[in-house]
Amino acid sequence: MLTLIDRAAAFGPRTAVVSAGRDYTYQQLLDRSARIAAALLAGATDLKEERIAFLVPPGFDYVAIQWGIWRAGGIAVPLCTKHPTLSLRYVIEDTAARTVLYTKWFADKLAPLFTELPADFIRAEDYGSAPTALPDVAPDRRAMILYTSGTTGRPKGVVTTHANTEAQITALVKAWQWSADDRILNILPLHHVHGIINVLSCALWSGACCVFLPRFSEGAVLEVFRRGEVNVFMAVPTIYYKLIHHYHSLLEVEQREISAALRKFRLMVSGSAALPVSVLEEWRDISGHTLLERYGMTEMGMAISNPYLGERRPGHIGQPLNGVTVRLADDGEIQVKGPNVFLEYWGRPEATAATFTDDGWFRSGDIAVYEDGAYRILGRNSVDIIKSGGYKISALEIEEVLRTHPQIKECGVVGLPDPEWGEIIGASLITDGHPLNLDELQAWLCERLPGYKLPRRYIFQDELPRNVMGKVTKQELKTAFA
Ligand code: MCA
Ligand code: AMP
Repeated sequence: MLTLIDRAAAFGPRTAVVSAGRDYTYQQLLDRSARIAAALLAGATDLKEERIAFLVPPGFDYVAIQWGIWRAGGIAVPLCTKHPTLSLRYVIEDTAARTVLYTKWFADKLAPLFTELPADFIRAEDYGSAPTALPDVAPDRRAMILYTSGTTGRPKGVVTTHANTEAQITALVKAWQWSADDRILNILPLHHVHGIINVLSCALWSGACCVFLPRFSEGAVLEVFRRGEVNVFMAVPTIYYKLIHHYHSLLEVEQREISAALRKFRLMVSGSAALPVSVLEEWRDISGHTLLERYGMTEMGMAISNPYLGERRPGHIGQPLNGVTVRLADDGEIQVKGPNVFLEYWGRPEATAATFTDDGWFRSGDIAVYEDGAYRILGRNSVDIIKSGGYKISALEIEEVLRTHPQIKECGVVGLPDPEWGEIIGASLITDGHPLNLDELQAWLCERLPGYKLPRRYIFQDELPRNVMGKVTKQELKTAFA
């Protein structure tokens, strides 16, 4: 029983998705996903949680493939469209995906893996076959694996069940009063909870419409707003920062039109990183909306949210969502219980066990205080977790890659405060003494790390507080950059 998909029949002729200039109904989504499910099954009765990875642009194909995998009983593994080949390879191998569906645009990026990996690489454009009987998929079965960085080395696959995702969706649909009349613009990446659950799945659960742009651009987003095509928007603070800057570069008449359109919106949400109060205030001046800030994590969807009705307090994340129980540990760590909390890290039982307390609470690693009826985030309990542009980044992962460079003997990576990105990445390097060309280093890193994980600032040994890296704390490193 896949409630999200079963509900779609009732919305048949309504528009579910707008992408690449075309409208697609819920019925088209059901038809196309049934054909994809049939092709994936290829005569079998159930995929029995086989992992199916897919690398397709945001839009109708993405949703049809995601639903097709679920309807066939598989686990959906969405790949990041901006990742370099090595990062894609890591996810495909780590999940032992049997099949990778991809569209033409990504063929070159995946080509080196066609012969190196045992998976079947299949073009997704016309993929599908005549509909067949589909399995009955129980809610406690695994639905999705999303990759997230932690304090230990490589990213881990977060496994959620259908019951988990349903709990995550329904809590938000209720709290934020989603309705079939909503139209939301989706410009977020579709390999993370923010884009997949909060935007796409909440819309489709509600019979609403999800409008896609091929990629984020400030001008294109403000133009969609100006034309009054949507009434709901959700993004990370960096995106609001960028929109504010772009808005101020426009002619006054354009600004007036955009502001007038924004005032008609029903809801605007910010999350994935702390929303600076200055951004909240500037966006309020532009749009008339106090952004609704909420707090979540890949491992649990959304947990805490400011109210839809009632006071949205700047600098605070609000109160626990319906069905989610929150407590603060002695050190202030947010710990969470509820049907929204994930099942396990894929193939990593020790890491899974370590992330829960003995009495079953999920340890978020975020430190908060509770004051006057609302939570406020103070920071993380690990200096090695960086948040940049809404993406979570492990300093250790970048250090591991840097250490494999032939000229780098030792290194330390830290997050540096930045008004636009929240944090940017700083890397300090001890080299072999020969001159290191930074452009070449950046290109070398680009092949090994996704763009948002690239260091934006470097310092070298002679600029460090002491000359021996091992004796410099990360705090001292941060100061050295300042
Ligand atoms: C890109 N650039 C950066 C960074 N990323 N500079 C500093 N720090 C960065 N992190 C630079 C590039 O080098 C390039 O520079 C320019 O910015 C444009 O790069 P591009 O990749 O095209 O960026 P963009 O398309 O403008 O993307 C910015 C973005 C994106 C839209 C803010 O980062 C994004 O979509 N973030 C959202 C991530 C997200 O959804 N997170 C949710 C996960 P140059 O121009 O010089 O070449 S968290 C989650 O799901 C939990 C559950 C939750 O709570 O939500
Ligand atoms: P991810 O692991 O990519 O899902 O990112 C989850 C992390 O994003 C959380 O553990 C927090 O550190 C951070 N985060 C999400 N929402 C907020 C928020 N509103 N304020 C501060 N940090 C947030």
